Amino acid sequence: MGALRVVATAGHVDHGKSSLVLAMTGTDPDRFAEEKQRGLTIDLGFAHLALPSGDEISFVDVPGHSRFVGNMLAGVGGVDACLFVVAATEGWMPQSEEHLRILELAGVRHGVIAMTKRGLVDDEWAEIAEIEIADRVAGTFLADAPIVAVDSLDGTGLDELVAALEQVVATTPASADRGRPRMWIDRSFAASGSGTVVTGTLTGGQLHRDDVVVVWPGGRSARVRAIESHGERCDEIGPGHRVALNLSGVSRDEVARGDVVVEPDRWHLTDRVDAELSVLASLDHAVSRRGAYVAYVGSREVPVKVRVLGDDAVAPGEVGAIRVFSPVELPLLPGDRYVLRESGRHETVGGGEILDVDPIVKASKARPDRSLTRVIAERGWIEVDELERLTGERVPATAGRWVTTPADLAHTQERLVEMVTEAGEAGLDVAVLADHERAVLDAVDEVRVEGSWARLAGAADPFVDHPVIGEVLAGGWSPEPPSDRAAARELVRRGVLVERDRIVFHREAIDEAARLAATMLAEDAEGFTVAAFRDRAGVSRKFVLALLAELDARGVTRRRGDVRIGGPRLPQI
Ligand SMILES: Nc1nc2c(ncn2[C@@H]2O[C@H](COP(=O)(O)OP(=O)(O)OP(=O)(O)O)[C@@H](O)[C@H]2O)c(=O)[nH]1
Ligand SMILES: [Mg+2]
Repeated sequence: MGALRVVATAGHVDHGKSSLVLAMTGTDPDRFAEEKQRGLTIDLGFAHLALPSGDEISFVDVPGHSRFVGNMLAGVGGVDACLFVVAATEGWMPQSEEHLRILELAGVRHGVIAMTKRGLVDDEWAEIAEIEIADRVAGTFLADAPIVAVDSLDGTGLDELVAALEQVVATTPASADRGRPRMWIDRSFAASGSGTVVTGTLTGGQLHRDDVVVVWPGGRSARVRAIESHGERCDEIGPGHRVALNLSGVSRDEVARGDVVVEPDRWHLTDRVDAELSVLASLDHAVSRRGAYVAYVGSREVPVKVRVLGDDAVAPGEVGAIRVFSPVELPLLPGDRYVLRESGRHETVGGGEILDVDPIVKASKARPDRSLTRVIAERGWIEVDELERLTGERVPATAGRWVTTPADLAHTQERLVEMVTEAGEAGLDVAVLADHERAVLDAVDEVRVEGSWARLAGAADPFVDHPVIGEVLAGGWSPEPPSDRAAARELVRRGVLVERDRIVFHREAIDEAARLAATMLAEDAEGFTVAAFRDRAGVSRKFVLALLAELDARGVTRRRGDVRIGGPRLPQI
């Protein structure tokens, strides 16, 4: 299979975008009766083109009318390239300009220009129109794009345009596979059998049949019952495809354009991001906190509040940074592009790249960028998985499952060695440490961690010959309470001492009790009573009960009515 790219049309109303898609693919992207009737695209349309090279293009056809610019914005999120349409008859028009700006803000970097309606103008006019177009796109990502004169009605230039599109496919990088699939939904409808079908452009990773996915906002869980791309069923599908998913577990009215499908638990859901903001040079005022805005990200339109970071306002033609507040939580990543429009004036203001999906520094101090180091440094320590959720990047852990900066690592190591040194012979109880500190401790050469205690590597183990051991051992089957409780606890943990019913025995005393039980059962296989054991052991009932409970727990003996009989672990004598 050849390469596949998703290409959005763009351009002023009536300039011939849909006609061109129809002429090339045979599919009329205007799906609705109203669109056909009015000769006007209202909503997104879709068509597929198999190129002679073997490569393929999925077209997303957008409306040109300024009233439907929201739909246009939903269509260009996640596309690889554009087919920019300008009619030779009218030349550059307001939505030619606005669409070009939007494509730039949305991060589209590749495309071709079709100068349509060539058959309606003479050569001289066509030449002038082409010069004007070249002039308008100078300095933008379309500066070097070929301008192909076409006529969709008589077929002029279509072969040349197809050749130019083959070039675009060949030179546009494939959608990256980062193992993190995400699909912004641009259409949803009830499946003919059961379930709900959602369509969109898949990016970031693969999806498979039977995958469990989550739809945000809301976090509804669903199963991928079937996958289709270009009308064909498949078991799995990679990034960069137009995809239809049949989802079970969500009903038709629970999903809509602007919702987004991702894998569970892999994404940070955010209602607050820091983002770069390039303000359009053509805007007649600076962007400040005032004003009601709408942000477009993926296929979603979301009303937002903004706060300018740093200076009070970002002037036209300048690049600043803003904090954006959304009423809904979305799975976003640094590098996602957004477009900002002023809702009152229906005017595109600017846009750019999302830089931080979990800003934790106060807006007055925030200096967002896309560096991983900043995200790590602001937190000191962060888990590898969490860092991936916040940045999309997976890096090797510094210690355990944690990542930090070299400075924070050195500082933590130093502090831990100090703590361990101070704890001295008794050692530092690692239960008091945070998880990342424990992970660091495990890797510090000067420190030895045994069980739950950390000591300097050179230090002798004070528990090996701890006086409490001898004390308890001397007590035999009726020991006194240990003089050093903390030490006794650690020795119990190590198995040197045994605690039962709040009495601490030496393990040898238990072994000896097991041998006594075996002896008594050898004499009388019917079993022995507590009283009989007490007579033989010669200690008070309190100790006997604890000893027998321990023997029962170990499977040395078993209780049957009033007597003890042999258990599976009864020693041979
Ligand atoms: N002669 C001629 N007419 C064209 C050409 N392209 C489009 N038209 C006509 O121009 C009108 C508008 O074409 P559309 O394809 O609907 O334009 P559009 O850009 O998709 O319009 P919107 O989606 O509403 O923005 C239709 O009547 C077409 O028949 C062309 O290349 N030559
Ligand atoms: Mg159209």
